[in-house]
Amino acid sequence: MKLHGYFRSGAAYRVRIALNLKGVEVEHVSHHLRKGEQRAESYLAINPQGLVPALELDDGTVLTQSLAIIGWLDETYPEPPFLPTDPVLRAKVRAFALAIACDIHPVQNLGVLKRLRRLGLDEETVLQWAADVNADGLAACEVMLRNQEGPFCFGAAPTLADVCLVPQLGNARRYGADVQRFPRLLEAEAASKALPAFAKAAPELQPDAE
Ligand SMILES: N[C@@H](CCC(=O)N[C@@H](CS)C(=O)NCC(=O)O)C(=O)O
Repeated sequence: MKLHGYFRSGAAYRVRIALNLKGVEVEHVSHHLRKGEQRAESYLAINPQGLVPALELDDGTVLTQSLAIIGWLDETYPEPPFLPTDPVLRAKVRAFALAIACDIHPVQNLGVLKRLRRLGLDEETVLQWAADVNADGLAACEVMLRNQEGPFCFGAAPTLADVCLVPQLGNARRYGADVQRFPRLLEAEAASKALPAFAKAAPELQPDAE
């Protein structure tokens, strides 16, 4: 299998963590997003959205969208599961993951920031946008975990929620959001990063890191 990604991509980071948690080895193919390599004809033939990640299976099938890839991994390699068994808790884990993947990440993403620059916003305002989107979104995530036991987001083992949280906290820091306001998120992040599956997936440890 090949994972098309980029060291700094939060969505690819989610998939790297998920692959490591399942113990699945893949070949990593890097596409330099700042150089626009994701828009090369050869990559658009793999993912018409021009986004990473994409997972190319050994039979040539291509899976896109990090949460769909992670869902496929969980169905194909059931242990350890990414979702709890209780239906209400599953819904809560999914809601937390979607709060990050649908409501925070896309609004502060490279493509959106580029559009803001093209519309004439100066660099300071663009970075403030990204910091605010992260700070406001993560403030809601902190409240979502208020009554959940730790140390992970939802209990004693990592779930899809932690897989999404760790990369997003990285983005939030990169854009200058004050994450110290979120002690429960930081507790889950620390528990996650202590696991080799999360540690190995860190952007700075990837071969394409700059
Ligand atoms: N919803 C998608 C988001 C993918 C995405 O936005 N990827 C970013 C990197 S984190 C990207 O490829 N950006 C390139 C661009 O915007 O041109 C997923 O979860 O896979």
